[in-house]
Amino acid sequence: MSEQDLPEIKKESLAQRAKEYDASQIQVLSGLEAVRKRPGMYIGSTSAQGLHHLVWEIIDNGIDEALAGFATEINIEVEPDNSVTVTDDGRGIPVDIQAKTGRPALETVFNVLHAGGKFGGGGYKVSGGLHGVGASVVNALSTSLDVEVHRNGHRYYMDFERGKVKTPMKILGDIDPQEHGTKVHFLPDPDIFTETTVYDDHTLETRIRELAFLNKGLKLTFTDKRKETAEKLEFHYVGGIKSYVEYLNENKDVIFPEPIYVEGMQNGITVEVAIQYTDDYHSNLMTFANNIHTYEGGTHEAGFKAALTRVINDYGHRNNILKESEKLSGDDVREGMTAVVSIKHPDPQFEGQTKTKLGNSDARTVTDRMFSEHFNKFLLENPNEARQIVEKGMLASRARVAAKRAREVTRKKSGLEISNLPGKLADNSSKDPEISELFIVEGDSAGGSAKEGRSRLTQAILPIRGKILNVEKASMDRILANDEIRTLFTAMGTGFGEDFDVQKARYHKLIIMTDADVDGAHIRTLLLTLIYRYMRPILDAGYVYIAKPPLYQVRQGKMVRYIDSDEELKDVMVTLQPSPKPVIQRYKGLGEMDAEQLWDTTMNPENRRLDRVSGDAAADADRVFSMLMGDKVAPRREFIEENARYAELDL
Ligand code: TSJ
Repeated sequence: MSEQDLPEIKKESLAQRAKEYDASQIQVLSGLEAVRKRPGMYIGSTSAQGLHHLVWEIIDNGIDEALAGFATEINIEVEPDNSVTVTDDGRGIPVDIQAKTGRPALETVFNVLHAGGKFGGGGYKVSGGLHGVGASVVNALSTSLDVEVHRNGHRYYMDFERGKVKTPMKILGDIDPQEHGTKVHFLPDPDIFTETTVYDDHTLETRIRELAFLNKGLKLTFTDKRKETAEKLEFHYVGGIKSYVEYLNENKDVIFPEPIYVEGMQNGITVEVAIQYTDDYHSNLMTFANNIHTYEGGTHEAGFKAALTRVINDYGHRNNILKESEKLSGDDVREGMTAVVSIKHPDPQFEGQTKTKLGNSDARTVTDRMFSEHFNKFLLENPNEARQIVEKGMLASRARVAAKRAREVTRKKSGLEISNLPGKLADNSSKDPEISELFIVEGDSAGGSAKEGRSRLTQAILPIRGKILNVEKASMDRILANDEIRTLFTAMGTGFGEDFDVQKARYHKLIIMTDADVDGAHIRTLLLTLIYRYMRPILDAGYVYIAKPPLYQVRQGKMVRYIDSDEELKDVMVTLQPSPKPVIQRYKGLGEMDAEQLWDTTMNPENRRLDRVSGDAAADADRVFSMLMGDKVAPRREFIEENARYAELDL
C-alpha cells in the first residue's frame, strides 16, 4: 500500500508521525551529544572511576529487574579487549513500537537520555548510580554497543556506534517462548576515556561481591576473560548483609557467633541492619542507601546510631549493670562493633561533598524505630550477650575517660597546636583550605624535589622518612608520642581523637606520594591505616588522594596516555594504529626525578593523575588491615602467600 492509496485522515497522521519522529531523532542526537561533550556531568569523571561507572550503570538495570522480582541472576564478563558483557534472566527489555516516537522501546532505552525506569510503571527504581541516568549514557560513551533480548519467543538484536543506531532492531531467530532475558555488550570509547580503558578486576570483583551482599538471594557472577585461566566467580548470599558482617569479621574474634539481623519496611522504606561485636578497639560501620555506599553517612546512619546508644543505655540502667549516673557515649557502644545498615528508599536525596550523604529525614525515624524495636527484643531474649555488650561499652568508656585525662595533662607537650607547625613541613602560602594541598612524600630526596618543583601558593610538602608506626595495635599514647604522626596531625590542623574536627582541615587534599614499588606500597598502607583509624572523617569527606606517578608516557599526535605497567604498555601498543608513530617515554622512581619532572608528571594539576581514596577500598581495607596488622597469624600468612606473586612482579 503506497501513501497515495491511503484515506486523507491517515495521510495526515502519517505526516504527523514523520514530524514527531524527526523531532524525537533530533532530541536523541542532541541528548547523546550532550553526554559526549560533558561526560563528567553524567558519570562523574572520565578517569578509571568513570570507566567503571559504565559497568555499574548497566548492572543497575539488571538489579532493578531483580528487585522487581523478575530476575534471579546477573552475569558480568570482561572480554579480552576490555569490553564488558552483562546478562540477566529478567523479562527482557520491551521491544514493542511506542506510539509517541514510533520507535521500538528497546531503541529508546539506549538512545534517549533518562529513558531508564520509565517503562512498565509500578515498582519503583531502587538502584541507580549517583547520577540516576542509565543505558543511554553508557551507549553514548561506547564505540560500540550491542544488545540481545529474549522475549515473546524471539531473539531480538540491535547495535549502536557511539550512541547512534547502526543495525535497527531485528529478529535473529526463535526460541522457547518460556525463555527470557537481556544481554548488553559494550566497548568504552578511548576518545572519552583518555586516561585508561583497562578495567580493574579487583574493583569489579569487590563491588560485585558487595552488590550480592546488598541484594540477598540475587546471584551475581564475574568472569575476567582477559586471564588465561578465567574462572567464573559466583556471589550468592541468602543471608544478605548478615553474611556481609560475617565476611568483614572473618579475621576477627567475635563476641557472639551470629550477627543480629533486622529487616523491615515502613512508609515504602525498606531497612536492613546486621551487627556483630568483636574484641577489636575499632568500629566498622558501613551504611548504604539504594545500594550506594553512603560514606558520608546521613539520616539512616544517624537513626541507627541514636537507637543503638539509647537502647544499650536503657538496658544497662534497667538491669542495674550501669549506674543511674553512668552514660555510655556513641563511641563507647560502637567500640568493637561491625555493622552494615542498608536501606532502600523510593526517592533518595544524596547530599554532601561526594554526594554520598543521605538527606531524607524519614529515613532517620524509620531506621531508628525499626532497629530499636528489634534490638531491644534481642537484648531481652539474650541476657548473656546483652551483658557483654553493655560491659564492653563500660570498658570503652573508662578507657576513654582515662585517655582524655592523660591527653589533657600532656596537651601542652603534645604540640598539636598549629602555632607549633613542624619545621619539616614546607607549607603553602594560601590560607584557603579549598585550594590547599598537602603532599606526603616518601623520602627526603623526593621531598626536596617536590619542595622545589611545587606551586608554592597551593601545595605544601611533608617528607616522611621510611616506615611510619603501625597504628593497628598501638595505644593512643604511643601514637601521639610518635613524631612523624604528630607532625601529620599538626599540619592537617584537625586535632586528634575525640577533638578531631574535619572542619578545621587546613587542606582539602591530602595526597600520598610514594614510589610504585613494594616499599612504597607498604608506606602507603601504613599511612592509609592511620588515616582510616584516626582521621576517618577526612576520608569520608573525600579529601584523601593517592598520587600516581606514571611508569610510561605514550604520545601519538595530540593523544597523550600515561601507563602504569609493562603489561598495559603492551596492550596499548597493540591497539594503536600505525601512524603517526607513537613516542614512548619511561619514567624513573620518584627519588630519581628532578623537580621539573616531578611537577610535570605527578604534581601539576593540569596533567597529574590522582586516585581519590573513596572508601570503595575501605570495606576491604578494614579486612585487609585487620589481617595484615592484627593478631591472627594464619590468615596473614595465607594473604601474603596468595599475593607474593604480585609483590615479586613489583620488584
Ligand atoms: F542485563 C543488563 F544488566 F545488562 C541489562 C538489563 C541492561 C539493561 C540496559 C537493561 C536490562 C533489563 C531491563 N533487564 N530487564 C529489564 N526489564 C525491563 O526493561 C522491563 C521488562 C518488562 C516490563 C514490563 O512491564 O513488561 C518492564 C520493564 C521495565
